[in-house]
Amino acid sequence: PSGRVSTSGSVWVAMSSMMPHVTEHVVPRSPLAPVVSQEVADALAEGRAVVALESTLLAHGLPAPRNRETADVLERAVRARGAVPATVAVLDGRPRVGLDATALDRVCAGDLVKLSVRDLGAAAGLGRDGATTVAATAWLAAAAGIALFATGGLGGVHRGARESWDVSADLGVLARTPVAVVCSGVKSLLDVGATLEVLETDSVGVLGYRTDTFPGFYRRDSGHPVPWRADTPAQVAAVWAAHRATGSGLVVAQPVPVADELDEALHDRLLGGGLAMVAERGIVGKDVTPALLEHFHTGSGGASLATNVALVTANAGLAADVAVALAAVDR
Ligand code: PSU
Ligand code: MN
Repeated sequence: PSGRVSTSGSVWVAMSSMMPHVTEHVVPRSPLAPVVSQEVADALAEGRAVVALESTLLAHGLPAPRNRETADVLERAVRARGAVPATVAVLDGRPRVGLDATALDRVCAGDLVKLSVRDLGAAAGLGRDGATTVAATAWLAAAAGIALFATGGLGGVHRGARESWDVSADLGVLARTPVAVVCSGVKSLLDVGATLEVLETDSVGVLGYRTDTFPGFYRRDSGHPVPWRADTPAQVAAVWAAHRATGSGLVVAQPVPVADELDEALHDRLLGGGLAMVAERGIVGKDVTPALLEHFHTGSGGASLATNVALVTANAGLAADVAVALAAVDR
């Protein structure tokens, strides 16, 4: 085995255990090769359904203690539908896929750095802890051989990107990483139309789940159409089983459940206030998304928090259903 990060971590585990004495002429294993938990490694080796889960939404998207509860809710949602959850983070400089309760405590404790793919090398080299964004989670999941992952919202093109150049690395990473991401679209705080244009340019597939319009995170409909629609987990699995050969990712966009959608007037008020706040305080770079989420959570008296938890839980469940269907396809 070479030191390259393989796209099938399960194979790596098997090979390294067969050849424990091979050292001399082998390139050292990459510090970014993820440490896969035993439960997840076993499931991958046996071809069972696995769903990766993101940690930035826990560390920077939800306040404590709600984030720690949500971590458990998400893992339970995946297990209840017959798949194995694999939450992704970096601890002590080692990328980890599949976290135990103690590791989840650390992720939710409040002082973790937000890591996109460009930060992984620094976190590994400097031995730091960090929560992974959609971009970093997708990259590490692919390195571990996991093809499906669930989150709340995808990062995208920020409003005013023409001046700020603020386009989430989530988009570029999905362009070159074969992972399907189940999410509720992108926040309406972003430039949704521009985000969809970039996804199209980058050959990232976009599939509405039981919807003809791209969801806007807190709201079910961003007003932009999706190019394709699927209505069952088996259809999503079939689309992904075909699309993955292109080498790019797939966005599976599921709207928040009707009962949990944020009230439209409240949403529009928070949206205006959040954008003004970010501009006024000169917040830029990776602090923008967490600041906007925080603004929504405090400004809505917790209503947006309930919406956020509901949609990410629904996405974890759908991702598990698709993973189970995919495992049947691949068997
Ligand atoms: N969108 C949300 N909630 C989130 C995020 C995005 O509605 O928590 C997080 C995800 O981890 C995503 C990241 O990958 O923010 C994007 O950050 P940026 O815009 O800095 O790329
Ligand atoms: Mn950004």
